[in-house]
Amino acid sequence: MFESLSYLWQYLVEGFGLFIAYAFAGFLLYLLLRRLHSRKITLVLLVVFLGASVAFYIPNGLPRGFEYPFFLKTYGPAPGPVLPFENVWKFLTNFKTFEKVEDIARDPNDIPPPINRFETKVVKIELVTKEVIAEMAPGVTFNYWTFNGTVPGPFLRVSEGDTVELTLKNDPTSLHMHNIDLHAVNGPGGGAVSTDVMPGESKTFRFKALNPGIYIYHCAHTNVPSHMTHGLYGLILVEPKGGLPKVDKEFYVMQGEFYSVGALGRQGLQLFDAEAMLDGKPQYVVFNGRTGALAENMNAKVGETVRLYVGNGGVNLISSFHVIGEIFDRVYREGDLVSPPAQSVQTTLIPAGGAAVVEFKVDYPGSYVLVDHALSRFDRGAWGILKVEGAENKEVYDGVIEHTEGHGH
Ligand SMILES: [Cu+2]
Repeated sequence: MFESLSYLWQYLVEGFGLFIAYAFAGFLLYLLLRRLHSRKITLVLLVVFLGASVAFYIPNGLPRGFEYPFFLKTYGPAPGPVLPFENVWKFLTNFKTFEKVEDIARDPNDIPPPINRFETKVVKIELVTKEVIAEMAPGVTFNYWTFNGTVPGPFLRVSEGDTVELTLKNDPTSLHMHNIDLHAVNGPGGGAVSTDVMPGESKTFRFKALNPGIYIYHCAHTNVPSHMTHGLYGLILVEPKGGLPKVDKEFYVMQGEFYSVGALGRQGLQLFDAEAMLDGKPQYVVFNGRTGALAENMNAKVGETVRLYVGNGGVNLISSFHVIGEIFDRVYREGDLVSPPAQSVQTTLIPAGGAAVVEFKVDYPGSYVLVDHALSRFDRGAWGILKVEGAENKEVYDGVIEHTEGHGH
C-alpha cells in the first residue's frame, strides 16, 4: 500500500494540483461575479467560464496519452522512454509477483578464475533477465531490471577464439521483453537481434570471440537507455590467448546511473523519471547497483597486486575513475588488452558503454576510496573502499613527521 502510494505520488500530486487550481478559480470567480449579478446569472457565467477554460485546456493542457512524464516528445529510432499509465498499472497489479531481492549489489569478488589456455573451446553461458524490487539505499526502493538478479550481471570470462553459445531466458515474472547486446560480438546488434525474448521465453545464439578485451554487455531492447538504466548490464572478459599477467586480487566494479522522480533520499518505491534520463540528471550514481555496495567487501594485503575490471553502464555519464591514494601502475585504456598498457596513471576515463582494466600494487595499509572523480557524484553514491592490511613502510609513506600540541588556531 505504502509502496503503491509512493510509486504513484507524482500522478497524485499533479491530479490534486489541477483539482485545487480549478476549485479555487471557480470559487473566487463566484465571489467576484456575485457582487455584480444575481445568483442565477453568476452561476450561468461561472459555468460558461469554466466550460471555456476546460475546452481550452483539453487540447492544450491534457497529456496526449496517460503517461509519465506528460508531453514528452522524442526523436529516437524507436519508441521513446515515456512510461504509459498502462505499464504503471500492470506494474502495480503484478507487484506481488516480483521477487524482493535482499541485496541487488553484485559482490565485486564474484569473478570466475583466470583461464590461461591456448586451445579454444565452445563455452556455454546462460543468463536470465529478471525484473525485481530491491533497495537503492535504506528505505529507498527501485524496480531493477537485471541479468541474474543483481547489478551488474554476472562477470563472463572466455578466451580469445572461443565459440560462445549464449542462452538468454526471460523470467516469466518479467513485464518487458529483453535481449542482449555483447560488445564482444562481431554481428548484428551484438546478438540483440537474435535474442528478443518475451517473458517466459528463451533463445540461444553463437558467436566467436575474435577480439580480446574487456567488454560490456547490456540489454538493447527499446527503449534501450531505459532498459540499461534499470540495471541491465555487465562485463565480459575475452582473455588474450595464454591469459593476462598473474595478479593477486581481481575485482569487478560497474558504475551506473539511476533516475527517479523522487529526489535523492526520498523514501519508498521510486517511479522512473524518463525526462531526467533525457536531461542526463540522475538522482543516484553508484558502483554495483546501490549506494554503499562496495563499502566493506574489497580487501587486499600490502605488497599484493590488485586488478580492477571497471565498466560503465551509463547511460549518460562518463566516469573519471580514480582510487584515492593510489596510482594505477598499468591501465588498459578503454579495455584494450592488445596494446601495451599505459603506465602511472592517476585518473582514467570509463566511457558510457565502455570499460577499462586498471592494475596497481598496494604499498601501504589503509582505506583506499574508489571514486568517479567528478566528485559531487560520490554524494549520489559513487564510491567504494579497498581496505589494505599489512605492515607500514615508512619509506613509502610516513604519516607523522612532527606533531605539536596546539591550542586551537
Ligand atoms: Cu531489456
